[in-house]
Amino acid sequence: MNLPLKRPSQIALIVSIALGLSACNDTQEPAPAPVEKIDATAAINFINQAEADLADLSIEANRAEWIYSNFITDDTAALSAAMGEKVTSTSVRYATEAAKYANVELDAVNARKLNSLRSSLVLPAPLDPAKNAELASIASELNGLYGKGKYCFADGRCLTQPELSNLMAESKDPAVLLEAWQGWREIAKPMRPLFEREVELANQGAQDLGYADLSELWRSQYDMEPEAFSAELDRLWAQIKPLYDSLHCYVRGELNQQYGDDVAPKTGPIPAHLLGNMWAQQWGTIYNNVAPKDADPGYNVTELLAKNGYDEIKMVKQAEGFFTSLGFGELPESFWTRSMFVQPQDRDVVCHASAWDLDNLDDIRIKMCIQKNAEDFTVIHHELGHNFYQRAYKNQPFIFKNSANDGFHEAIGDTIALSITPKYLQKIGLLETVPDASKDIGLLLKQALDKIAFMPFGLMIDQWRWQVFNGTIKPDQYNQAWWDLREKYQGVKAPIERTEADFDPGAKYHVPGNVPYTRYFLAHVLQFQFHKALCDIAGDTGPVHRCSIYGNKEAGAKLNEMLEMGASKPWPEALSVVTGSDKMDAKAVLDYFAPLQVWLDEQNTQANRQCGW
Ligand code: X8Z
Ligand code: ZN
Repeated sequence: MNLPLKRPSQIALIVSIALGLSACNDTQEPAPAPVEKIDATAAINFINQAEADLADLSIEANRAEWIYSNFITDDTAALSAAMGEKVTSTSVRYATEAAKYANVELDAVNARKLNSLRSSLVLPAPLDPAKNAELASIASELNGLYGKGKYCFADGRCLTQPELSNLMAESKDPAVLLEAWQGWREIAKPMRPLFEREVELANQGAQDLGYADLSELWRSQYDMEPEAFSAELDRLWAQIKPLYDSLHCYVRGELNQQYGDDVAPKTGPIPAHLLGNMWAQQWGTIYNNVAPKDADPGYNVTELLAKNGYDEIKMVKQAEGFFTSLGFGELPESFWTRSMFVQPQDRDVVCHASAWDLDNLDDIRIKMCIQKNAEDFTVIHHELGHNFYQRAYKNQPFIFKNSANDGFHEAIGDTIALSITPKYLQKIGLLETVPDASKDIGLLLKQALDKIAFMPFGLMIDQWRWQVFNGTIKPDQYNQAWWDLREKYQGVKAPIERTEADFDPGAKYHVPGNVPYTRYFLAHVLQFQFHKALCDIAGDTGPVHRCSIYGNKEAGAKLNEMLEMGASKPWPEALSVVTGSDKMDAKAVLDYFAPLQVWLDEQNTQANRQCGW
């Protein structure tokens, strides 16, 4: 229930299959079959039963969840909570039973399925039915609080999340930015006690399943030991940090020039309301404020979309066209009739973009409050990446209807969006002339403001959550610890004083939505590895930031080969299919941005900037 993909394949389950065979302990003739064999049969029966049961349940759950987030009322919240209760209790029962077969020798496929049944829960409840019901109701309420959130200005205008985000992207007035920033965070205050209780209950659930806490369970979903996974993240971040530091230094210097010392100081962390995004997570919208005058790429996708009469549907059609150009089949008719593309005016909905697979086969949809701008054009590609992945693995058994790891799911649409280059925009008739190489720095800077700026944010959210889950961060330190990590990783700070009466993590969708976030950090590394490998397959020999795989069927076929595998193999094997390597590696990121790194360092040196915070 907690995937942004909203397909509860992570619902582990169980049927109480009696372990009757283990009662055969008589020493009389005939000799009993080897114990492993008997256990293996029981285990496989159990797995098959669980898989069938979960598959059925997932469809019912998807429908309830779809309706709730398309029409937030007390009634749909109650139905969603009731469904959540059923799904969780079933999943927890299956996960518990799966643990009993942990030492049975199984073939690779069944061993993988069994492990998935054990470790795929995102919000496990304690076995006690009352606690399970309480957890389901809290989860549902938190989602609703976020979805219904609005901030009303003194003049009576009440803005929803996407509207406030637009304002953060467009306004250059620090007072307006500050009010929107602060206003949106009011919606999160009532979430704090609910979140605290949610953590308590889910930790108990994780412990009942044999994990130390929920942090260990979340980090157990990557085909390696949890500690090894944490170390992988540190390794990847260490690769990227020097580039991030250069970007941070450059942007802080430019903002200082624009806003002056009082609003945007030359040193220390950057105030979080000035970066063009509600959470300071992607900074591409302030490109115009910080771009070098002599390397302006000379076009702006938001303007091109407007000039060419793109409405929400046409934006989605165009994105679909990229995938079909690679050889993927068109989206089904039901996608167009059942998706939500535009924010309805008559009811509360969850606007945060998501992609759905309602029937685990063909009923794929997106749900978005599309804004007609460059940012959402990219998000549409992101969402369709989920849908095309879902369709590619639809012939896998239910437990493997998922990505190789969750970072893969988040990376596919972004990989395609890296191919939205000037050459591509010209091909589809949006841009008249492709700017020459002298404009590359501008293009790379725009891309870095989104992608490199995102990396520490993508990392810090779960660094915070994992410490909350394992008790290092106590409830009375939630907000302070949040801002400590924001500063440590991102070098940003709250623009006004915050206290423990605030609950700023709750103002970010994935916290009340209980969606793990490390997946986006991984995706930001993986997408550059995929892009480079697919460009090689497409035979593009130019700079990788100018490469577009649009129309290349060979690259499409290779991508599809990986997508079709779903979660059937450990992720390093899936990674090898496209990239030839079984390691995540941020070198592809650094290679892509290499010219920008040189340029940023020159700029920072010339302006005599003191980098770091
Ligand atoms: O949540 C999303 C997608 C849905 S899976 C729109 N993203 C993260 C975010 O918005 O915070 C994509 C990038 C990071
Ligand atoms: Zn996504």
